[in-house]
Amino acid sequence: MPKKAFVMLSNSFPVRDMSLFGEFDGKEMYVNRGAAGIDGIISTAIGLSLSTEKAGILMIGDIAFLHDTNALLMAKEVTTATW
Ligand SMILES: Cc1ncc(C[n+]2csc(CCOP(=O)(O)OP(=O)(O)O)c2C)c(N)n1
Repeated sequence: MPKKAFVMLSNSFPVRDMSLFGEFDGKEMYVNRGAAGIDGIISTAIGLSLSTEKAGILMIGDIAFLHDTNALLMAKEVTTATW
C-alpha cells in the first residue's frame, strides 16, 4: 500500500475487522462510524480524496458498494490525485 495514501474503512465488518485484527501503524485512516448506515461510503471516500488532495484506498463490502455506485459518477473528479 502506498505510504502517502489514506485508508477509509466501510461500516459493517471492514471497520470491525480492522479494530479486532488490524495493525494501525500510524496510517491515516478514516471511518464513518458516527452514522452506522452503509450508504454513502464511496461518496465519503471521494470527498476525503478531494479535501486532502491525496489518493486513498477504500475497503468496502459488496453490499455497501452497491448502495453507493452512483458515487462512481464523481470518479473523474479525483483521477488527478497522486500516490
Ligand atoms: C442504509 C443502510 N441500509 C441497511 C443497513 C443494514 N446493514 C448493515 S450491515 C449490512 C450488510 C453489509 O454488507 P457488506 O457491505 O458486504 O459488508 P460486510 O459486513 O459483509 O463485510 C446491511 C445491509 C444499514 N446499516 N444501512
